[in-house]
Amino acid sequence: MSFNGHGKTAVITGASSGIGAATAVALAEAGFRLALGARRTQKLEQLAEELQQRTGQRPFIQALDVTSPNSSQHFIEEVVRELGHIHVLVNNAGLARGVTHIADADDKDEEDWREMMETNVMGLLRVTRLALPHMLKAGSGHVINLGSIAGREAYAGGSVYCATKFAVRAITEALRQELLGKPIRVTTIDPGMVETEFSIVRYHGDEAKANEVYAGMTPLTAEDIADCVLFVATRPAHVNIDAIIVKPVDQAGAGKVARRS
Ligand code: NDP
Ligand code: 8X3
Repeated sequence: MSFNGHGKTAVITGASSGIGAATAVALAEAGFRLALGARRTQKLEQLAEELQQRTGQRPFIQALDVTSPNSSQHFIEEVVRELGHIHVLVNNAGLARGVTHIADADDKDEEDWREMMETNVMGLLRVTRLALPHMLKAGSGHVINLGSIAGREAYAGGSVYCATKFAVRAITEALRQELLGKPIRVTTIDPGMVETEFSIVRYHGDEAKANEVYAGMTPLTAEDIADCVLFVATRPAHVNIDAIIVKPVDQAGAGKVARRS
């Protein structure tokens, strides 16, 4: 089995940490030429330096806020100027904010809801629509969305985050049908618990609460998910992996976690 990305370009949104950063490492080591976007450009600089040392090739990095139409358009224009083509788009930028139940929510929670919707749904749609013409021009493309098991199973305290990930799954399935007959693949990778900055962001920077999420169990790592992205992105061009659902052995569903004391 080959995991070869030579001659291919890949764009990763939200590459400054977690799954996005690990995916950058995996794809760079497989030979993909990369363009990486996120808001924290200093983190992208550090990653670019690391990748140059590991692979001898420096990825293109560019500030990206997927909630901003201008930033997203500028990002894709600069990526195409630099790389020429886009073959693979990894729509990874995303976040959860809060665990408030709807009946207890206030105006601040509404801001969190809007941020999740704008980032996980509108941002993903926006970057996808901007990238697709360049994939069609390249004659080969692959949209890989980071969904979640939260897009398959709703849970209390996750109404809006789950809604965004259900939306990602709907978008993934509709897009695959819209592109039928075109040389573009569409995949969703739907992980369970992965220990990244995800829970720190969800709990608005409260690291103690974030650590509790993974207490007494073994979560997935960002590298486990990067392996899935690498696998789907390097199958032969006629093979579309529709979806991968991947969970820790210690997790059987949202909130169903085996913990050792
Ligand atoms: P991290 O918080 O570690 O990474 C999230 C990334 O998204 C960061 O690089 C962040 O960069 C970027 N991002 C957030 N908002 C924006 C924005 N407006 N514009 C551009 N980039 C943005 O979390 P994960 O790596 O865990 O999350 C990656 C994806 O995986 C998300 O879509 C998440 O929903 C999904 N996922 C995560 C799971 C988990 O348990 N960790 C499980 C299932 C799915 P910056 O802040 O620099 O902009
Ligand atoms: C993140 C996984 O279970 O915290 O998408 O919603 S979960």
